Amino acid sequence: MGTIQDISAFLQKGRAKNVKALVQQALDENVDPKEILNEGLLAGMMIIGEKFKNNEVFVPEVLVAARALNAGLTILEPKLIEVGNEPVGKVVIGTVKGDLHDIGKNLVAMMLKGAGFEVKDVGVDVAPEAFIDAAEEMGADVVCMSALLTTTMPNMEATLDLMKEKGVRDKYIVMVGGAPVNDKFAEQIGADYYTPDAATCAEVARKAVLDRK
Ligand code: B1M
Repeated sequence: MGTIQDISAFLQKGRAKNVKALVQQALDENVDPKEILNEGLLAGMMIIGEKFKNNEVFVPEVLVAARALNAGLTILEPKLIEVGNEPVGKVVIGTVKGDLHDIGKNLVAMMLKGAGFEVKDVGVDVAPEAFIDAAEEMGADVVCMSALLTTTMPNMEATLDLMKEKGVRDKYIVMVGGAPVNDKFAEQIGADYYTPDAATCAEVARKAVLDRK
């Protein structure tokens, strides 16, 4: 098997140490970091996601696979982000209240850093007040919310509602994303942008902030 396929296979078994070592090996072999991410780490997680849906694996297996993915990402991060010299702006990012999924959010944070943003990651299970407090404290230009569960998507709207209530909505560019989120939902709740993946989120955030200045 090739290194990339091995990364996917070890990730599915939750073998974080092997994944880390293989990601390093692939980098040493000059494999494109985006290929390692997409064909190795994310491809492995997709397979786990499919098995999870079909009840072939359960939460503990998904958790160890997620840990292995995050371990691989720590090695890959410096290669994926080539930070520009000029700081573009400030971003607060988190996963909404009730939602513990953080892999996609971490990727988005990484790409935003790569696009030249100062990023404050407020973590997972983030209440509307906590998003706003962090944004106010930091003087953020952008607030990014991620949700992976249909049941937690409404907390994006709750955050926007609280922003309106506090009279701070127009201070921020609000961006939403995550597997169950789409353009229509973003429009319905009054977010400024929906983007489908981490790279697009960073690209759109950069353009939106530069256009505003
Ligand atoms: Co969860 N889980 N999970 N899970 N889990 C899903 C999301 C699910 C689709 C699985 C399934 O049934 N097929 C399903 C949701 C169903 C639904 O709501 N419709 C589900 C469920 C049901 C659950 C639990 C309820 C299971 C249970 O306990 N019975 C539970 C909920 C816990 C909670 O949050 N309260 C749960 C728990 C877990 C684990 C803890 C075991 C683990 C999370 C570990 C972690 O994140 N540290 C986990 C995982 C790993 C998954 C799957 C398998 C993989 C998610 C992932 O990391 N994908 C997932 C199935 C799947 O998605 N196929 C599933 C890789 C990641 C890179 O993609 O996060 O989509 P993603 O991010 C993408 C884009 O969406 C986008 O960029 C990234 C790519 O570049 N993006 C943004 C993300 N955020 C963005 C923000 C932006 C822009 C783009 O702008 C701001």
